[in-house]
Amino acid sequence: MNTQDYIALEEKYGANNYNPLNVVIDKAQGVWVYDVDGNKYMDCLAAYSAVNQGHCHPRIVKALKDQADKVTLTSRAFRNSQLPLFYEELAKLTGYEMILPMNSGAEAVETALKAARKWGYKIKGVEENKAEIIACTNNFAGRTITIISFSTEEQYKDGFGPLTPGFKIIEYGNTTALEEAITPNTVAFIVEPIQGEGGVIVPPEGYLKDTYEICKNNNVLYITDEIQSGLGRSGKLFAHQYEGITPDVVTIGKALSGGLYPVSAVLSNKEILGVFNPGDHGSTFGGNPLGAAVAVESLKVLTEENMIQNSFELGKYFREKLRTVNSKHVKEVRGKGLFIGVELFPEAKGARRFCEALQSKGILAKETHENVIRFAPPLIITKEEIDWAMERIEEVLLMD
Ligand code: IF1
Repeated sequence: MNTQDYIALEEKYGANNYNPLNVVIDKAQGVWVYDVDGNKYMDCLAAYSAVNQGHCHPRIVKALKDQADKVTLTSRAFRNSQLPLFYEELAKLTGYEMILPMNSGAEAVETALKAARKWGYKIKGVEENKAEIIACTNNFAGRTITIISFSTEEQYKDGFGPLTPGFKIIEYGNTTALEEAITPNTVAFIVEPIQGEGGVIVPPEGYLKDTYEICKNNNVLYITDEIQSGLGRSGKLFAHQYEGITPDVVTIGKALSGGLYPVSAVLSNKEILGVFNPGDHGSTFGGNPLGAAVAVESLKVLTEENMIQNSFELGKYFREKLRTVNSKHVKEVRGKGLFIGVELFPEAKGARRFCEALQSKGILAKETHENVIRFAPPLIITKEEIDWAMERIEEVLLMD
């Protein structure tokens, strides 16, 4: 079978909920992926930052295989030998004292929202069913009905009502808007330190610190969604660390497992996650030994192989090189670490055609929000590989 055969078969049975590039990936290693016709591409999306450690990292593959031969799933009705080790590794790395393990990022966000509401009622003393949570324009936190209820992207909500109440939206980056939105019923503010799907939007300097202070002063939980921006993507372990804050709650996922298994988690403290009593919340696979073993190795690899510092240094290098391209299409190059967005002027007629041109030159990147090309390769990328990519990216950005 060739590329067209696979596409035909996928389209014969698959729901039409994506518009992927027509590349059928069959193998992957590090920053490189290979399609069914033997073509090689540099992966500049890294599965939306789920493959920060590089595709099929040998140490993480080995952890998966070794654990798969022992036990993969016990449910939380019983205990298992890997979950406590996962908790310890994550607590030591992040400094958070309590963790709730889930599977997808959306499940971690839902868990954080439930914790915030219950904390509001049980600890803050908000009247039952009156809790308000504040979110930002252009957020992306997942696809469940509650999460899309606070999305500002009409398409993500279209046809999925009735939506979940209890959310307020304020302009991302606008500190005053937060102050004005808080009421005695506000239990939490959820914010991405860098908005991924929003177009790799870095907020104004001081925004995170100022909004954190406002929440502290109003007894409102500060939740950062680091599912995409976290675990080294921004050049630090967490993007919120650029402003020296310690959020009350942090959601993580994606690269937590190096892309080998769905693992997500909520990081917080005993006062907040302590609101959960046995039976309040859970999931069949949450905290399973296979995911836990994979996550432990994924975190070790991230730190032991200096990937976070590499993201910081090579992200700076990559952005500087991108800024040297004198393209009439480029409005702005922005981002932190290897979390990079190249925004095009509307006259460029959308980023998709540039991604298709990049594909023809052996680079896979994804457009976001019409006019932004996102470059987010695995954090193991080398300077030489960036130079290789830049030759091709420059050709594409200089096209008509
Ligand atoms: C899709 C977007 C990115 C996330 C943040 C939570 C989640 C995500 C900051 C939920 C997930 C994924 C979802 C995937 C494509 C991708 C995406 F384009 F949808 F918006 F990365 F920008 N918080 N983002 O980025 O995690 O439940 O997916 O594990 O739905 O198309 P998940």
